[in-house]
Amino acid sequence: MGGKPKTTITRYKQPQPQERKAILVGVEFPGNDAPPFAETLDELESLAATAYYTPVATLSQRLTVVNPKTLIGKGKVEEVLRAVRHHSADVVIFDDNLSPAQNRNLENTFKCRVIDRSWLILEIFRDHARTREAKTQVELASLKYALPRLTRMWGHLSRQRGGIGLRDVGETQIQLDRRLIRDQITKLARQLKQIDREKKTQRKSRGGVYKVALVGYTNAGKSTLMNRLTGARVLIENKLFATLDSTIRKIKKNFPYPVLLSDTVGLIDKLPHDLIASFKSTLDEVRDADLLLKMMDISDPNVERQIQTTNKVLNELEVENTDSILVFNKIDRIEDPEILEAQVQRNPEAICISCQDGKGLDRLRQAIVECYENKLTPWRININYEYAKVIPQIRKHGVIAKTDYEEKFIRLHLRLPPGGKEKVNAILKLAREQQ
Ligand SMILES: Nc1nc2c(ncn2[C@@H]2O[C@H](COP(=O)(O)OP(=O)(O)OP(=O)(O)O)[C@@H](O)[C@H]2O)c(=O)[nH]1
Ligand SMILES: [Mg+2]
Repeated sequence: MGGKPKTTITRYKQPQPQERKAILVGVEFPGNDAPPFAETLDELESLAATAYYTPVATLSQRLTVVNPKTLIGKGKVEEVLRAVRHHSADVVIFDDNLSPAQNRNLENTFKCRVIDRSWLILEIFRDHARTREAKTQVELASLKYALPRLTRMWGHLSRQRGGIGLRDVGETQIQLDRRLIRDQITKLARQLKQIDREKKTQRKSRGGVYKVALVGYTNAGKSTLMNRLTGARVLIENKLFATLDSTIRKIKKNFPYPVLLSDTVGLIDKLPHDLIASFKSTLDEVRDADLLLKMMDISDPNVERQIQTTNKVLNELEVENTDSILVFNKIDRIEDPEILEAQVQRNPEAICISCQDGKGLDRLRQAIVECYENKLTPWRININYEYAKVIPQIRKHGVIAKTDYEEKFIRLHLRLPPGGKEKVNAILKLAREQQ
């Protein structure tokens, strides 16, 4: 039969996000300060699932000497390659950071994408970033990470679901050179500085109000507590890094003083350094706080590691000397009272709560109030009776511990936060001028 030859178009089915099969690879290094190996691999699995990968196999190797070309040894590389072929894996995810060269060598061997924990965390952050600030911060960290890995990463970046800003630069991987990325990094850094300035101004306007910040491991229940204490409506989800932006609200219920509470990004082991650096303006809420609520999920068997990681990051932020309260959340999930008791004995200063059923919240509120009151300095003033009407205004700026009604004046025994004295003086001055 004559006529036109029939054209066959083969359509390849693109893997759906949830179908992306991943091989996980962990390396155990000897050393006391390394987090327990099995736990970090469990965590890698949760991270992978959060980023819509399906882990199909996990391989690990104990190493004393690192192979500079591939991180893992030659035999293990072959084992991973066999697993990749067997499962037709889309990606291999390493729990430890890979150098750009190692990354390249492994991709050439496995003939599939190879990423590490840092990149996986960045993918999750990119997916969850909602505000201009979070998007800019994540984009900056991603570009810094991608720059030395340009030939491979750029394609992945521009293909990301909901890729941020990067897509604007185009899918044309080949045309994009390092200079373009450097320019973009400079531009984003400049934008972040501007955001930083705006936030500084906002912080200044909050003046002498007592500031409490929630910090802690991701998924510990920080946003749930925020919503409980302030009536805010921060997104709560049973997944890692649900919150990336900071939210600040007044604590309304059952509080004698104005207190501001801020909720912010959660922490995890081996957070990429560039990410912490990029999240400076979000984490500045933590730097600026008068009190930190260090929140941990007590039902997580790795709670001790959560505490260590949180303290480590707080040290990096140089806020280790800020007042803090250790809060164990999710006590409703612990059925055996002995387990709870053992944890409390190990950390006797901790306050145990359940955001779910409200247990312990009153004690926590009381502890916050006590921390606040410890910071107040006593001051005594005499006010003529004609100015008595300003007393409610004064109460807004501190505690009136005692009131003596003398013959010619009222004596107020005040306890004031930093800056409170100036505020009370300003109120009295205005009252005299209006007289
Ligand atoms: N059983 C129980 N679950 C809780 C409690 N508090 C929070 N959760 C659940 O824990 C999960 C995580 O809560 P979030 O408040 O989003 O945690 P987060 O610390 O803000 O997490 P990130 O923003 O991802 O860092 C959600 O599914 C909550 O419903 C609690 O006291 N008990
Ligand atoms: Mg949250």
